Amino acid sequence: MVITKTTIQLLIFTFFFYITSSFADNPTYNVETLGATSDGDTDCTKAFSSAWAAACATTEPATIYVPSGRFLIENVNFSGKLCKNKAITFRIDGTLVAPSDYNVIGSSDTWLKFDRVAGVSIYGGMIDGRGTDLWACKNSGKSCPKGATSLAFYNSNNITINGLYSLNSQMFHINIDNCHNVNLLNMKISAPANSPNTDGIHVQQSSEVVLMNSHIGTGDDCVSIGPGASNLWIENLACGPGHGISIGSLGWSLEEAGVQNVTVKTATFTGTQNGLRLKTWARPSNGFVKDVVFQHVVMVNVRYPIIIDQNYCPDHKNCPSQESGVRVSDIKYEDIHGTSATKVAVKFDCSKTYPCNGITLTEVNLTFKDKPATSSCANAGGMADGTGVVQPTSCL
Ligand SMILES: *[C@@H]1O[C@H](CO)[C@@H](O)[C@H](O)[C@H]1NC(C)=O
Ligand SMILES: *[C@@H]1O[C@H](CO)[C@@H](O)[C@H](O)[C@H]1NC(C)=O
Ligand SMILES: *[C@@H]1O[C@H](CO)[C@@H](O)[C@H](O)[C@H]1NC(C)=O
Ligand SMILES: CC(=O)N[C@H]1CO[C@H](CO)[C@@H](O)[C@@H]1O
Repeated sequence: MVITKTTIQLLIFTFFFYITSSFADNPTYNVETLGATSDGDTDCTKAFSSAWAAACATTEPATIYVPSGRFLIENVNFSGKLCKNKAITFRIDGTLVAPSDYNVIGSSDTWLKFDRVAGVSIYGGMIDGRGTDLWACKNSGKSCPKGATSLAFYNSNNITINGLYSLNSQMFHINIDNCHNVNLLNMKISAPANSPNTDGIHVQQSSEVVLMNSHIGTGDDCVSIGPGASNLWIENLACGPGHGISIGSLGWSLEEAGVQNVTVKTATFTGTQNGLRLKTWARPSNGFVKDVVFQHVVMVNVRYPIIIDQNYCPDHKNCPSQESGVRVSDIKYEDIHGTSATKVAVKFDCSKTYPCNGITLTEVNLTFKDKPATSSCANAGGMADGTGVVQPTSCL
């Protein structure tokens, strides 16, 4: 190698870069150093709370490190109330495991709870809610605790979760409630098809939420979208088993925030109960759903691939007028194809008082047993785009 002036400059630069970057190393709090034991049996809750308190005491970006191994944790509240830090990263190589007795966390809303935090990131790791015994209790008809959501962010901003694996939550896996700017990337979520109420990701009262490159197989909705969700972007999702993506149930309350600007782009549903569902209670409400785009979706043997159900009223209880007040408008379905497990692959059952409007179907091709499926409409307005295939034939 010829030593040129440039090489020397480069070496000097590299040297100084190395020195400055090592001085700039941010504090790292290793939960093992703080007393956690990775045997899966010793309660490590205190060590995690201490790590959080230490990271919160500084204003410098800080890392909480969880080495490989299994760390037993009871309920933790990672609260932003006394937290000075706006850049805390969890780097997780190991697994956080819930107590084996479901009663320990089963009556609290959340197992791993973040409240009023800003700038929290979680990279890697696995959380194991150990829900199996609780589901068995629920499925046996005995009285059991409701179950805890595994991981939730409430009232928080600027959150990133990348590469987390959630296994066997008691109730929902992940809940995003009243948050702004949330990125959920490369997620894996898994629970058996018959596990009750194990929604994958629930989003409500939140804006600028992105879910990308994720695989969700669970016992309830892969993604459920509640009141007040806006600017939600879902891309590259594999869903199944599960109940699909559901906007709703909405419209339980008279006064309710609407859902708007939701995009689902590139998704595959395999053997799921629903594909793309919008569901509202048949009750008076001032809620609404508008500006939704479903694009590039593959259905593989899905029971109800495309469905709007505004007459949701299980057991015909609590629905005085039997009509939904939720206004549904501007819902686009583009390039949706594959197979339906029932004959009616497209069903729009809208409110009599507030018919759906602005539904559009473009390049839709869904088959049932190798034949064109059928569609059914009630109080649904919109159009099928004449330039592409629309099969089943639109009833709009
Ligand atoms: C969130 O991030 C944005 C952009 O980096 C920043 O301007 C804003 O202050 C952050 N919000 C909070 C609550 O930290
Ligand atoms: C809709 O949401 C996306 C993010 O998902 C955002 O980029 C876009 O600006 C929003 N559109 C409107 C009209 O607010
Ligand atoms: C719809 O898809 C099926 C199965 O892939 C295919 O055989 C059929 O030709 C398609 N229909 C139209 C009208 O393109
Ligand atoms: C460790 C801790 O403070 N846990 C509490 C977190 O909040 C729930 C209620 O939301 C309480 O039940 C826990 O005791």
